[in-house]
Amino acid sequence: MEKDSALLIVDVQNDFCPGGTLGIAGGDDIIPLINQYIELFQQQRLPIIASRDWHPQVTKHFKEFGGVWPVHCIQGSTGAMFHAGLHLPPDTLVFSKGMDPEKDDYSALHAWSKAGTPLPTFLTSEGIKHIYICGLATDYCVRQTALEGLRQQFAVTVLVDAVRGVDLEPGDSEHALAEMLAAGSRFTTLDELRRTA
Ligand code: VGL
Ligand code: ZN
Repeated sequence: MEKDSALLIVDVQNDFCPGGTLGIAGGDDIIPLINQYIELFQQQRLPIIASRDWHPQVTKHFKEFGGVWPVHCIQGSTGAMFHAGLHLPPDTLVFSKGMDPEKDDYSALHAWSKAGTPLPTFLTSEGIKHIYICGLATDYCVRQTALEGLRQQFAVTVLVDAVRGVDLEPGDSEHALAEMLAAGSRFTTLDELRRTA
């Protein structure tokens, strides 16, 4: 990885893992792998950023208020906590999104730090030009984060062995990956990154 890289772990929260209200099949299978990516980025002294879905109780994002999703990731709830198996270092930079009751806000680039700094502003101020994306869900937040990152002129690498999708329709995740690739994302895996890091 170049010096201007960061790891961006998207929404690895209880509600997106099996047993959660929007549980993704195999959503927790990627956690051991993400932990190894965390170690790799830490060894290179590169920032670790974690986004989280962080919804109010009433939002158009939820089925009962006109959206498509069951209630999930309510601010402060157990479902919104990062999965306990995820080994986030103490200096992980946490950014929250989905607080606007009028918006879905799938992209992690719409997330804010606790101090109110938008993620793109933070990345730019730290000189981060290349984001390595893993997490949930391939066909929603990972997809939108990659596409938006490219639009904002970041270099984007999708860690394809460490993403999982919802697949409301069969093939959604596969299609999302093809879209990310066509838009200019690179793909890599832990083995490949270890060989080149
Ligand atoms: C997400 C569906 C609803 C995601 C968030 O993190 O991909 N998916 N809210
Ligand atoms: Zn959500």
